[in-house]
Order: sequence, then C-alpha cells, then structure tokens
Amino acid sequence: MKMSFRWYGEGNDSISLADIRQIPGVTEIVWALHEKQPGEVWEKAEIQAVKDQLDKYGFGMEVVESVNVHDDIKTAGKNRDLYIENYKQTLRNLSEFGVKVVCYNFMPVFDWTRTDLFHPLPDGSTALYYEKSKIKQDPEEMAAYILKETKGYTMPGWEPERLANLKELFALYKNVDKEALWANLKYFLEAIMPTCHESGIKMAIHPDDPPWDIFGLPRLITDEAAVERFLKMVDDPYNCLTLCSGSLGSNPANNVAEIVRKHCDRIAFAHIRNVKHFDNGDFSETSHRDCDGDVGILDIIKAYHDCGFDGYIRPDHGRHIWGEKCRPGYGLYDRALGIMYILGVWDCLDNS
Ligand code: CS2
Ligand code: MN
Repeated sequence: MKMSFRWYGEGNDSISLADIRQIPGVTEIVWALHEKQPGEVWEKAEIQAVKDQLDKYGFGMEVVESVNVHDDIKTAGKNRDLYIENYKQTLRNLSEFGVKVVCYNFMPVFDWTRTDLFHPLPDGSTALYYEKSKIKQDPEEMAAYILKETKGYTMPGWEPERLANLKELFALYKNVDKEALWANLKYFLEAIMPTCHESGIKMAIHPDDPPWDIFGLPRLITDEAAVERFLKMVDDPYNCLTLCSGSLGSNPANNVAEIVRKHCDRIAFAHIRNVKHFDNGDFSETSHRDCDGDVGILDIIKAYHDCGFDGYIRPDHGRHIWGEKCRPGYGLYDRALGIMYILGVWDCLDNS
C-alpha cells in the first residue's frame, strides 16, 4: 500500500507541501492541473512545473485525480473522437513523468452532490452533509440553492460558470439514458486502452456520489452489480477502480469490504471515507474512526490488507476541525488524523 494525500496545487490549496510532509507515511501527492478544462491536452511543461514543486519535498506524482472527461465523450457528441485523441495525448504526456494511475468519473453534468458543506456535528466540527428533502428535482432551482448555500465554495461540477449554462448541459444529456451512458463509457475505454498499455497508466473510475440517480440524470457506478458489469464490460487489467468507500457506502445496501475482497486485483486507488446513515435517507460524513460511521472502515482496511493491496490509498474527505479554513472536505487536520487511523490499523495487521 502506498499512502497518498490529495493536494490542489500551489496558490489553489490552503495546505502546503511542507505541512503534508509532516504527516507520517505519505509518499505520494494526488494532484491535477485544476485550471484545465475537460478535453484540453495537459502539456509537458505544465506537468513539469508540478513535478518541480513536488521534487523539493521528495513526493511522488504517480496518481492524478482527475483528468476530467468531456461531456461530448459522455454523450457521444460530435467532437468525442477529437476529445478522446486529446485524452490519449494527455496520458502519453503524463506517463513521461511516471504517472501510474488516472482517476476520473463518468457522472453526467455534476460531480459529487451535497446539500450542506459545513454541517455542524455534535462535537463542534463541521462536515459535508446530504439532506434528502433539500434536493430539488428542478436543477435550476437546485443550482440557485447551491450557489446560495455554499457561500463562495464550489463543489466540483457546480462551478458558477457551469451552472450558468445548465439548460444547455441538460439538453446534451436529453437522449442519454442509462444504457446509452454505459455504451459511451465502453466506447471511451476501448478507445484508450491501447494507450494505457503503451504508457503503463491504469484508468481508475470513481463511483458516483451519491450512488443513485439524481435530477433525472442516470448514474452508473452505484453498487456491486454495476462494478461487476463495468469490469467485465472492458475486461482489461488497465481498466480499474478508484474504490471510494464513502461514495458507495452512502447507500446502506452496499457492503464495501465485500467489493474490496471480490475485486481487489482491479482496484488501483482506494479512497477511505466514513459516512453515517440516517433512517430517512440522509447521510453525514464523519471522522475516519470505524464507530463514528456505518461503512465498516475496519473491515474495509482489513480487506485491503488481507488481499495484499499494493495500490495507492488516501483518506478521502475529512471534517473541518480546530477552526481550519479550507476547501470543503479537504482540510489538513482531519485527513491527517484519518491517515494515522488507517496506518495504525494497517501496522497492527502487519504485526499480528
Ligand atoms: C471527490 C470527487 O469523492 C471524491 O473523491 O472529492 O470529486 C472525486 O475526486 C471525483 O469524482 C473523481 O473524478
Ligand atoms: Mn472519493
């Protein structure tokens, strides 16, 4: 297992590499060129600039999260082949810098969705929260709500520029039902697999978050059956998973540890996050400690350990604690605590 930490880049993250270096066990930085639009080629000079920063602190850059997929690829739009060619060029460029895993998602229009980014928890911290009754079926209404509630912070996919074009975005997906989306995902993966083999980069899809349809848009990677279908659909060792325990785990019916045991050889990247379920379908993110949530963190870590997992692992979202001002879910302190919890359990398993 290689421990990693997501970092949004110099000037774009409240956390410094110098701080991250003080967390025990972290060897890799999970990074991205966040200013790039989906479909654009990531140029070598831009990648080199990130490498120069990471080198100063001895961090590796083997995992990228995310190279985002253009809507034309997800909808079989008229420029999909062009954007697929660009994606392949990005993979080739990344491979020259030793990148081994590219995380991406195939969610239509939005990335993850929450109704509250700073929900107060009983201990005085705040965390990302999903309140079912606050989800509005009308996306325009939801966008207005999000802009108001998130107070200047944006969830990925919910950037104000994107929300301004919501009608056009939804129009693109008008004829894309679940089966069409599966077909478009297959087309994309089959087109890029040869480049993945040549460049030694594993593609690792992130599950949909939350793992159910939302605003009438189909969502694919939602449960074990979907994971199975996905891996069989393009049965290639370079077609892999980012197994996010918090995304899949927000549906109480999903047993994440079981998915790890079953598909460990195809998990390239593990996201460890805990979630607490409420009877009415709401959920809250929590600390990484097993008893604070319901996804079965201990069993999940044990499952990775039992199968000799040698991929990359990172704490996923954390709470906001000790007054830290940071990107929602991506503060320093609680994620560092998460790392210590994961490493503590891992070390115990190593020694038992
Ligand atoms: C998220 C996502 O759950 C997570 O890790 O923060 O934004 C994730 O990075 C993307 O969905 C991956 O493409
Ligand atoms: Mn995740």
